[in-house]
Amino acid sequence: MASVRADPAHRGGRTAAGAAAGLAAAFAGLAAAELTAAFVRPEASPLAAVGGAVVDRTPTAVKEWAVRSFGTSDKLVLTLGIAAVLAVLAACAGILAVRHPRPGCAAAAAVGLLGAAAALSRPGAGWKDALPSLVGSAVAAGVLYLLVTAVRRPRPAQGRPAGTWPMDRRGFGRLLTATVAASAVAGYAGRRLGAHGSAGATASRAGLVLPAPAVPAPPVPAGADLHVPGVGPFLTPAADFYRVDTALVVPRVDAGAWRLTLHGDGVSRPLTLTLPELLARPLTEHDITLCCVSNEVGGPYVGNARWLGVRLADLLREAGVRPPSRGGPADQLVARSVDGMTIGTPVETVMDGRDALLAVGMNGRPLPFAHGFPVRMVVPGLYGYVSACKWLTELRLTTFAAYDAYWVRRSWAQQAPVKTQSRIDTPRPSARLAAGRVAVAGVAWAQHRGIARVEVRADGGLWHEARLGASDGADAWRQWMWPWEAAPGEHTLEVRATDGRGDVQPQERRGTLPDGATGWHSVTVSVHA
Ligand SMILES: Nc1nc2c(c(=O)[nH]1)N[C@H]1C(S)=C(S)[C@@H](COP(=O)(O)O)O[C@H]1N2
Ligand SMILES: [Mo]
Repeated sequence: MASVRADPAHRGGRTAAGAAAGLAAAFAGLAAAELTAAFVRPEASPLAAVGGAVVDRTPTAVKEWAVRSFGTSDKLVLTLGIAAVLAVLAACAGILAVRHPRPGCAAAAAVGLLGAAAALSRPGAGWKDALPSLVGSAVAAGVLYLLVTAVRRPRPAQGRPAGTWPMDRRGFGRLLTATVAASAVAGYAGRRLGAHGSAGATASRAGLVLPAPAVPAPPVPAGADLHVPGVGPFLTPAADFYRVDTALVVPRVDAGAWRLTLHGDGVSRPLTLTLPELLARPLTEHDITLCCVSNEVGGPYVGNARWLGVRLADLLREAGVRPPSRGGPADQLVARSVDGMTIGTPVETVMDGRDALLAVGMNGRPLPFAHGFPVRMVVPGLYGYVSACKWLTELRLTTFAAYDAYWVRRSWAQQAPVKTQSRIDTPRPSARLAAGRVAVAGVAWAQHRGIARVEVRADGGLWHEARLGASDGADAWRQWMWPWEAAPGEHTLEVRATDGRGDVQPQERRGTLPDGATGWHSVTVSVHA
């Protein structure tokens, strides 16, 4: 035995077998966890739970870097990263187990326990959320034990002593393949069952008939959409609407079980509403542009939709809430979602007469699950992280002094009105264009103040006033277009907007932290004769 161990080739083979056993065992554990999560909730699966815990603990600077580098694929990158770390840990546990089975299998189980701890740390988690990871750890440890004892078992024909390698390589290979195949089937079944588990939510959305608005939005004015190729439609289809949230698994809420509670400081009549009770109130329809504070100058995290919902101010008044300017004790409205996100909005802003909505409809349809079904907030003029809570379930009145919401605890400002921005959508950066007339066009927004003017210049020359699309109200963006006589050469185009108060979009370049980026968007193109 000692001579076999001393042979580096044999040692290498055994290490490789241990690593492979560790990986296969981890895969089996994940599959078992996925299958268990189908009976608990999808958010309790270890990858989702660890991912969520990582998202909540990631420093803001790293998160901003991830959003900048990976855009909306940041969630996929995160999940792949966690899977890679898990793979390394699993391989190490396997390498240990092939030499010392019990400690190695205990190490594999311990990795699984991290998943259980992560699941328990998630907002709103109960003890059941630990189950998928616990089952996964037990399966991983058990499978690893079986695999490494198979590696260590001598081939009878050769009668080698225990602990020698090579064992029957083909036999071990078949065992690995069987483990991986069985796990793939179990994992797939888990995913399918999980989807089946949210069938109630899917049916509740399909069956939801939105009442007609008491206050309909006027039709979008002809001419709001300039129909310039390369500029998106005036109303952004839900499927193209940017998505920014911390949810690795989109919450699928069953509308039938949904409740909204409204309580807190200065609430004389606390409310608990079902969806039919909310929908029984008069509905308002309004076109509102939503944008994210993480949007860089020229970035994609902005969209415009026709929202249908209950005016939040009416509901607050019904509950006895007064704004601070009328002696109310609460200056902050904290919205909480089913997945624990908290978003704090100034009560004064919500009650100042603007169409701050508890939205149930987006472009004439119930909200998509990804955009907050069944109910979300939308407040014209504020960035999403201080106004637009999706999958809303609780509204609590408090003060800014007493409570910091999720992003505020992560260095973002407590209050964040939208900054005036304009974006060149066409031509694209680095475009190669033929000399002659080129349509330079895009969008500009300054929600609740409106856009009064957009100007464009080439190569730092004179500013030219762009033609504006018809206004659809101060809460929606405006399209703009400027016909440029492009001469051959490299050119830089710049845009700036002026809001309805006469304030020009500031030139000074500032980053997104803590309350939104500033600066002028510019695009460099090359024009050939
Ligand atoms: N529950 C929940 N609501 C949320 C968020 C979130 O992470 N969780 N993100 C907010 C942010 S930062 C923005 S910009 C908007 C984006 O809304 P959308 O994804 O529908 O475009 O949702 C807001 N509401
Ligand atoms: Mo955001």
